[in-house]
Amino acid sequence: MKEKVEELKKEIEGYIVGTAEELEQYRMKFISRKSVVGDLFNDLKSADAEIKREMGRTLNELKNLAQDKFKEFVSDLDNKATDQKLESVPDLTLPSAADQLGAQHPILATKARIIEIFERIGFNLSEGPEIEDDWHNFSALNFPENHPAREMQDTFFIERDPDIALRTHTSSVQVRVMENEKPPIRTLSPGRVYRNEAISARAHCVFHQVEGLYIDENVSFKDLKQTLYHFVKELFGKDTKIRFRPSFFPFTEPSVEVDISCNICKGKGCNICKYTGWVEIGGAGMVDPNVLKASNIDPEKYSGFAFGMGIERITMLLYQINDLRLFTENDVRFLKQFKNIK
Ligand code: 2NL
Repeated sequence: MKEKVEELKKEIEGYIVGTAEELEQYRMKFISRKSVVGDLFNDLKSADAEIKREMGRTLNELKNLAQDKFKEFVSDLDNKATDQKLESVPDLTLPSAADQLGAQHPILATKARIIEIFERIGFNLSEGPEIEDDWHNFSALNFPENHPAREMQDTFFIERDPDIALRTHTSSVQVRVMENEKPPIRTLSPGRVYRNEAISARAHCVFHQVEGLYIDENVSFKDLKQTLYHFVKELFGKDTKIRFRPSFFPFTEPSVEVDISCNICKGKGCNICKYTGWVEIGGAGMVDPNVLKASNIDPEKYSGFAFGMGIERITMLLYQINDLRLFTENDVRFLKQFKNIK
C-alpha cells in the first residue's frame, strides 16, 4: 500500500489540468468517493489497529495533497477565463471610428431645388393633410360625380359616405389656400400623394408631387408659359427648350402637358426620350372657372394658372435613374451616390 501511495503522490504532483473536462477527470480520479484515494481508505478498514493508525496518517496526507492540488487547478482555470474575457473587451482608450455621414435623399434634394426656384419669383409654400375629404380632393376641383379617380381601383379610401381618402394630388392643399386667402395667390404645394397603382419601374402607389397655383387679375396663358420656361431653364440648364401639348384635366381649361427638350441627348434622340428629343415633366393649365367659384373666388374678376409635376420623374431625368423603386428600397449603394449633390 505504501508503494501505491508514493506512486499516486507522484502522479498528483505531476498532474496538469487545462480544461474544465480535465478538471472533472481529475476530481473523479482523486477526490470523489469512488476515487483511488477513496478505495485506499476502504482497504484500510479491514487492517490491524497499528497499520490503521500509521497508514491513516499517510492516506490523509495524500487526500490533502489531492484536494490542495484541486483548489489550485480551479483557481488557475478561473484566472484563465477572466483573462480571455478581458481580451474580448474593447479598448476604450482607442479613438472612436469616424461616423458615416448620411446623404440627403435625392427626392428631397430635388424638392428643395424646385422650391428655391419658385420662391425666388414670389411663390410661397403651402402644406396640408395627406388624409383628405371628398370636397378638397375631388369636388372642389370640378371632378364629375362619376370620375374614375373616385373609384376604389384608383384611390385609397379610408372611409366611404362621406368619403375620406389618401390625397391623390396636392391640389387639395391649393383648394385650402384658395378658401382661406384672397388673391393675389402665388403658392407652391410639394408633398406625398397616393394612388392605387401596381408598383413597377415606372409607377408607385406613393410618390411626390409639386403643384403651383397663381391667381390674380389678368393672369393669362402667357404667364403660365413664361413661368414654366423660367423654371425649366433654372433646373435643367439655360439651353432647355419647352413644348406644350393640348391635354385635359377636370380642374383646368385649357390644359396642356409640358415637355422639355431631352436633357440627356440634348434633343438628338436617345432611349430616355424614346428618340423623340422630348420628355414629359408634368401638366398645367388655366384654372377652370368652376374651381375658382367653388372656393368663392370671382372668375369674372380673377383668373389663374396651375401646374403639377412628379418629383420622382424630375429626379429620374436629372440623374438618369431608370427605376422608380430605387427611391424607396433604401439601398445605401444607391443613396450614397447622392452624397455630393446640391
Ligand atoms: C400633372 C398635372 C396639374 C394642376 C395640376 C391645379 C390645382 C388647382 C387648380 C387647378 Cl387648385 N389646377 N393643379 C393643374 C394642371 C395640371 O398636374 O401631370 N401632375 C403630375
